[in-house]
Amino acid sequence: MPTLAVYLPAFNEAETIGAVLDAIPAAIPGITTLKKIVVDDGSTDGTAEVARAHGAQVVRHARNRGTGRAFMSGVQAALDEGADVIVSMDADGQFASADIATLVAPIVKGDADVALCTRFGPGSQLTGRMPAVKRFGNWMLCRIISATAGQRFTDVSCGFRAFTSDAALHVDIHSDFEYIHESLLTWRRHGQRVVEVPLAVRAERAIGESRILTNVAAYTLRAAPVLIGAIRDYNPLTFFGSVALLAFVTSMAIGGGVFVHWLRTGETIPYTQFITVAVGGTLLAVMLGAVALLADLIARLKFQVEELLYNARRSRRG
Ligand SMILES: Nc1nc2c(ncn2[C@@H]2O[C@H](COP(=O)(O)OP(=O)(O)O)[C@@H](O)[C@H]2O)c(=O)[nH]1
Ligand SMILES: [Mg+2]
Repeated sequence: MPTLAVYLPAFNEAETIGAVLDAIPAAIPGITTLKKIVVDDGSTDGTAEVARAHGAQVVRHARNRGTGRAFMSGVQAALDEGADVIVSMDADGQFASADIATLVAPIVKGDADVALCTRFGPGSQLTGRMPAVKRFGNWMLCRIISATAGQRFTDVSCGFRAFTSDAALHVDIHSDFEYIHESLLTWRRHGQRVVEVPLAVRAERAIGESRILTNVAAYTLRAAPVLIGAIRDYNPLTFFGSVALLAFVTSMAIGGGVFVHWLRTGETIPYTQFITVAVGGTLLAVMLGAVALLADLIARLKFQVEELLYNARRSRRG
């Protein structure tokens, strides 16, 4: 008897959250029980009261703790409610609540463990104007995450996602902020089947300003370390090894050039700087190679810890 929990992270969304909650379809094919959960993250505009009045259970953070913590709270609340499938959706009305049925369909059918709404895929309908910088950021992230995860995505940053409770048990978010890409990489690393579902999405919220992307530079500075860490841990041998290889090949090319010149002319003096660079570059390559091996070991251990945590959570759930 599949239970679906829809959770909405909300920070000062009193004006829109009621309509978003009301529009969630009462009957979704394959779903027998529906729960609505709102994670009110220290809102000061009465979001929690509006959410309760519109039939949602509210998890309230007394102060703003950010989207990463809200994700963990939402997932925990959904699991506590016995959810088999969890949907996350924004509270600002950019996504159509009616599309939940389409989004969860591949999971209900058993074809996927994770379904991501894509705003940029073939068949997507993005209405309104998305600022060029945001669009470029989305595109860049998509290329980076697709290359890392070994699956071609058209959108990796959309907050409208569905996943099984089993997929949820794999995820541990420690950042208070960036969770969306890290959770996706975790799912891929743990063999979850991820599909994209093209849907109609509004490029801008109806009321007010984005709560997340107020300043692109500040956002990038905050998100980059978490994201780089997640990419590094996904495949440390490639991450450090490719830089090591680049340093090694460059050094060899420079060193080889000097060596050939010395063989021909017996002269090295004008090239001492090149020799220094070649030797330094080789040392750097060796060092990075060692780092790659160590990081690979740590990533393996991290993977094993994640598996242990997953198994512990699963057996606790029974
Ligand atoms: N829990 C929580 N939710 C937040 C926070 N900031 C934004 N949100 C919610 O996350 C969703 C997406 O935020 P939004 O501002 O629309 O981001 P954008 O669509 O990427 O511009 C909305 O439901 C927001 O209310 C936060 O600090 N905590
Ligand atoms: Mg939004």
